[in-house]
Order: sequence, then structure tokens, then C-alpha cells
Amino acid sequence: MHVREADEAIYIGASPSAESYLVGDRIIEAARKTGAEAIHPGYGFLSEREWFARAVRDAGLIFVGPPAEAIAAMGSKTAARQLAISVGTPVVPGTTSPLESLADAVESADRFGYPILLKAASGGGGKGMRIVRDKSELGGALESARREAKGAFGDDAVYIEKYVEQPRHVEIQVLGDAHGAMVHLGERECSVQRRHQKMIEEAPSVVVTPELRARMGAAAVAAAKAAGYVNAGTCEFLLDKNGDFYFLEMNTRIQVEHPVTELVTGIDLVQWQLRIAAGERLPFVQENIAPKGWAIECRITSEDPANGFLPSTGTVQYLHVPAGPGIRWDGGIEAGSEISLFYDPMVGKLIVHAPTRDAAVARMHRALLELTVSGIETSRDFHLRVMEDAEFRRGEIDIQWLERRLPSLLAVKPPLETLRVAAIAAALLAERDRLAPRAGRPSTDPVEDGRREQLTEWTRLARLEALRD
Ligand code: MV4
Repeated sequence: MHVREADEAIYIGASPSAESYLVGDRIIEAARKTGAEAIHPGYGFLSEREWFARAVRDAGLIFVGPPAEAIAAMGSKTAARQLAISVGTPVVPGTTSPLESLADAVESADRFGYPILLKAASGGGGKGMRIVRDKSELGGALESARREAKGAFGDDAVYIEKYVEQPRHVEIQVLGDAHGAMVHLGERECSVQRRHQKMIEEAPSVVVTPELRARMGAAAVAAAKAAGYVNAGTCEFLLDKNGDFYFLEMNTRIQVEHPVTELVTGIDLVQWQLRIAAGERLPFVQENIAPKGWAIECRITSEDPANGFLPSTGTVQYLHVPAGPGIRWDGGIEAGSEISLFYDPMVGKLIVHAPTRDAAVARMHRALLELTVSGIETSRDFHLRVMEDAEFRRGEIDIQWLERRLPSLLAVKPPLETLRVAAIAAALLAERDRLAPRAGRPSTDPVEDGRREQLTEWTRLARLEALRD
């Protein structure tokens, strides 16, 4: 679909991303061949690789994203913590340099108090993380964290943070130009996630007041500026039950969930990424930026929630996309699309905007009912169950909410609409059988035919009455 819609398409290699999308030279060569001036790295693949941003720049092209130096500054989690601390952005209590030994780990853990979290210094996204609740577990956890970090990032450096219990994941969108101006566009609430994969995001967050938004926003802008950040970026925070927030890390790319911010601020983030890359100045005044209404995004993936979110492959046979006021579909599939295991299972994002959170939840529910994807399993029904969930509707969510709630979400019976459609289909089939019980054989009994007709008429009226509500 994206190839057909593009003005020009260049073959960059075979389907495995290691042979195509992850080969920087192939991408840069494609830009050269077409005379493109700039490369937008999207999300995933090479979007946060310092070396790629540098290679694009060295090739005389524009990288639509932050300078390579800013990616590097935020890439090391311990360096990012030091940067944040240096400008007064709160971070979780912990070490600001990698652990040197088990003795160092024991001493640091005692200083901050259990439970603690071991994190990979080159990490992010949860890889190489270990919760340690007791001194006796520390040695083993340190070893396995190092091993996982080494495997995933080629670096076994690990550091310690105090473990924050049941926080929310709230992130702040920032936008900075190349002339030193930077604003924040408020928060996104991203707590509804499973195994570090976000499933639902919203803006604003039910627990963020204008005052807290201003403080978190200023903290995010300060950290981003300290890294020399330009273009669109996101600072991740944990927000605890007391309303205290802690900087975790910065995502140096446009994120999947950026549409919710676009809808509540009215600012087209991707357009501004391009305008910033072209050297334009930001025209925004921080005081005038405030979220209007409520936006929610559901990630529609080719995964089967009933089967432990197993990836589902196949051909999309039929697609019906919801439409109407306050509904946006950012999709990458159409009827005939082949869903393979080569790429991320996300096939589309359904995003709604409404005046209030309640209205947005209702609108999302209606839009999900309208969404039809056949040929592959999708997360659509799962999202319907979340929109119907009482705790979600009250906004009572934290980063463990989904995994806690999963069993009851999956146990819920099908929605009323589905039962209704099934009832109508059953009634129509029964009606057809009754009218043609002889399956094409000619009638031999006109009296019996008359009785059947009468019965059918009464049955039909009764059924219509029953189906009225
Ligand atoms: C934490 C934490 C609790 N305490 N740090 C996970 C991914 C990475 N970005 C940081 N993560 C966490 N860091 C401290 N000190 C809990 C998580 C965490 C998490 C954070 C955001 C969204 C989802 C999460 C799921 C599990 C754990």
C-alpha cells in the first residue's frame, strides 16, 4: 500500500529487516538515487541510531529528527540521568553511573532501600531490567541482568534505581527548533501496556492538573535542552500515587502514539518535524498551548488476545474502517494486504477525539464496533472489552493494570451488538427453513401449506416484536 502510494519506490533489499530497513547505506543510497533532500526515520528501525543520523548528515542529507549528538546523549540511561539531575529534572533515586561490582551493588541497594530495580545503562524499553526485593536475590539478578543487557545492547553495564510501586507511565511531548526555541505539548497517559508494548494511549491524563502539566512540561523541556535537543521528542516519566514524578528516559523519535497529542493540541507534529528540519522557527507560545477535549488511541495489531496475543498471519480479506466526526484511522492495510511475520504486528491505529473522556470512550467503543478486519485475528475485540471495563472508564489505571485485569477482560462475553447480529442471523435462517421445508420439492398438500403460511405470519410478527429492542 505504501509503495503504491509513493511517488517513487526504490527496492532496498529482502524482507528481513536486517537485509533492508536496518541497512543504513541502502536507505541513504535510495535517497541519492531519487534526489531526496531529507530522510524521515519514522519510528522503530534506525530512528534512534546515532550512527545513522550521523551517516545521513555526512551524506549531505537532512535527518528529520534530532542531531546525532542528542541521540547519543539520551542513549546512555546513566548519562541521561546525570543530564536531568544537572538541570533540576527529578529522577528516581539511584546511581548515576554503572555498578562496578557485586559489593558496589549491595552497598547502593542498602543506601536506596529495597525493592530496587537493576537497569541496563544502554537499555530502554524494559530489556535487562530486574526487580530485586531482597539482598539475597541481588547476586543472581545482577548476573542475569548483565547477561541480558550484553545480549541485547552489547554492553553489560547495569545501574540501580529505587523501584517505584504501581506508578503511571506519563510522557511529555516536546518540540524544539534549530534556533533554540522549545515548547512542550502536554502529556500522554500510556499506562495501558503489556510486556512493555503500549496498547492504549490517551491525552490528557486524568491525574494531571494544569499545574502538574506545567511542572512536568518544564522538567521535560529542561532535560531536552540540556541534551541539545532539536525536533520532536518525548520524555518518559513515572508518576506515583503521591503525584510525584520522575524522569525515566527520552525517546529521540516521533512515537506511535503522537496522534493523541495532535488531536488535543491541533498541532500537526509530523508537519512540524519537516518544517523544523527545513530550518523554520516555531511560532508557538507555551502559554497558549493547552489540551482541548480528550483523545484516545487503540493500537490495532494482528495478534490474537484469546491465544496469549499470538501473532496472526494471512491475507486481509475485507476491511471496513470507521468514519465520522472525531474519528481518525492511521492504517497501513487494505483488502488483499499480506500480513507476514517480518514486521511489527501493528496494522493500524484507531484514534478518537471528543469533548470529554467519557465521550471519547463512548466514541471509541462505537468506532471499534464499526471496524471490521477479516482474514486475520486482531486486537479489536480486546479493545472493545477495555472500553467496557469499569476501572478503565474511571481512569483507574497504572502500568500493571492490564496484566492484572487481563483474565477478567478475556472472560467477558461478546458485546450485545454481536449477540444481536447472531440472533437476527439465526432468526433469518430459521425463517428460511420454515418457508422452504421441502428443500425444493413441490407441495402435495395445499391445506398443510395454508396452515404453515398462517403460522409463519404469526411467528414473523412475534419475532419482529422480540427484536424491537
Ligand atoms: C521503572 C519502574 C519502576 N521503578 N523504574 C520499564 C521500561 C523502561 N522505560 C522503564 N521501565 C520502568 N522503570 C523504576 N525506578 C517501572 C518500569 C516499568 C514500566 C514503565 C513504563 C511503562 C510500562 C512499564 C512496565 C513495567 C515496568
